[in-house]
Amino acid sequence: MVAKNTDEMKALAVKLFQINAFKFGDYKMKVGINSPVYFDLRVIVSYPDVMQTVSDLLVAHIKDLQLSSKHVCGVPYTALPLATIVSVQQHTPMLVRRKEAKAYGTKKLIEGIYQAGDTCLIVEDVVTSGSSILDTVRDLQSEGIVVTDAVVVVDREQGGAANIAKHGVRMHSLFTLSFLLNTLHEAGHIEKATVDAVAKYIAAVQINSDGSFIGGDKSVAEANDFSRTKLTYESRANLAKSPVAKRLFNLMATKQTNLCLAADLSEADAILDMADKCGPYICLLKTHVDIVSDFSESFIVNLQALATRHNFLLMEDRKFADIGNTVSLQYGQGLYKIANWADLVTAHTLPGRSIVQGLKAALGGANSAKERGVFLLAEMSASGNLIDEKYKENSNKIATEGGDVDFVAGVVCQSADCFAFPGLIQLTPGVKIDEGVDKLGQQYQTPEHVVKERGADIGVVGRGILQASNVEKTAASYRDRLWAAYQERVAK
Ligand code: 5BU
Repeated sequence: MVAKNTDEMKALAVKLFQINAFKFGDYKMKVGINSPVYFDLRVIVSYPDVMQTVSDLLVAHIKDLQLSSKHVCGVPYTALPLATIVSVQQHTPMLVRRKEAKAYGTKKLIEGIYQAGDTCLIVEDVVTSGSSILDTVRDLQSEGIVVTDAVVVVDREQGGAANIAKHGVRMHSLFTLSFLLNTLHEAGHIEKATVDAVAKYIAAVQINSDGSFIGGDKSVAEANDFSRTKLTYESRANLAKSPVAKRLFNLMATKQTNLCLAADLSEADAILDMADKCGPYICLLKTHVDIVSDFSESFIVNLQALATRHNFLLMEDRKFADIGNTVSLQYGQGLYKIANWADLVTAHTLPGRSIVQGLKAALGGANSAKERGVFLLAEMSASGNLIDEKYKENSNKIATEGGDVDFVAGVVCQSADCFAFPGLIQLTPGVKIDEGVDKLGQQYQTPEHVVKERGADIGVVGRGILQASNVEKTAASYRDRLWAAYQERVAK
């Protein structure tokens, strides 16, 4: 690694973390092995400033190392734009490797003008085993091109450098995984325990270029400590990108509750009474304001006072589902002015990313994305609902990729496989002591089942509490059972 530009490197490391170019969790890698840390540098194309910094640093790195070559070639696809910028900045002609030979015309694998004996520098984003670099090297070599060096943005330190060295190619990385971890720890983004656990994983899981283990301990990868359901709410608070999610995780941890009350009552006073009684036991109170027949501004003022007194957040379960412009109006305007008081709202992902952008557009002034957040629906508890695997997968993408990750606080879903990123909160409705289905298709699971089997971080209970003869006692009992289930889940 280059010693100079350290401050710039550190700032870039934090920025990459902030835009989710790398994240902690439980991820399956291309080589089929699970990893507690995952890099996705594809996202940087959406951040021209990051793109500029990364490519400037790569160019400086190449200069420092005095690597001169006739061509540069990016490993497809993520490194292609980086290689393009390096080529233009250095005035070094580029070569483009096709992943599949064209079915028509020249059938060439390497595009560009070259001669046998020319030298070429490889540019790559992230190296695990080095197999992607070797694929590119092989195709270049079959055209008689000489490859001796590769510059890469991140070396995961899992054996890639040694694997490619065996084929006569030296690897030079801007960042090592250890540098990134230490920088994030110094900057207060991750705990020391995270640094240590990832280091333990890296030491144990060294990989051959064919993806097989070099002789490390496979069980360390399989028993990933970073699976979100095994992490505590405190440590997940540090990983959250949304400030409201951070706040809620910390609130849950200090107040020791993961219970959300669904206050589905149609009179304002009845909701306030319920909020006062259940307040000490909940982290979140969920409303459907459009069922309140006597809605008024004073109702909101009183509800907010109770939220402050008992320390819980407010979520309006509005389930927005329209085009961005309409959603923006529905969130900020009208009778309810939801954006003014609800810390969190829910939204369907059916319209795509524009739903998140529409909601964000309604914010400004006092109600910035710092104080507000959205939970995206990836599954529903209603029997016969139309959500399928693809929809779930795409909802997860909206929640974890792109420029709005700071606004997405969590996902409403029914199963642990809905998302892997531990900085998001799983909210699961359909919770009752007695399992079963109500007359209108609502499906209920027990508190223990949703937390331990279904991955719920917060269990939502409505009628299970609202219809109890002793509301306080019942709320306390749901809190105790949900919290005990969480403690069992994270116990090592
Ligand atoms: P219940 O009384 O515990 O059944 O209330 C559940 C609440 O959660 C209710 O406000 C629903 O609108 C909400 N809910 C749900 O039940 N299922 C879902 O999939 C989603 C929300 Br999303």
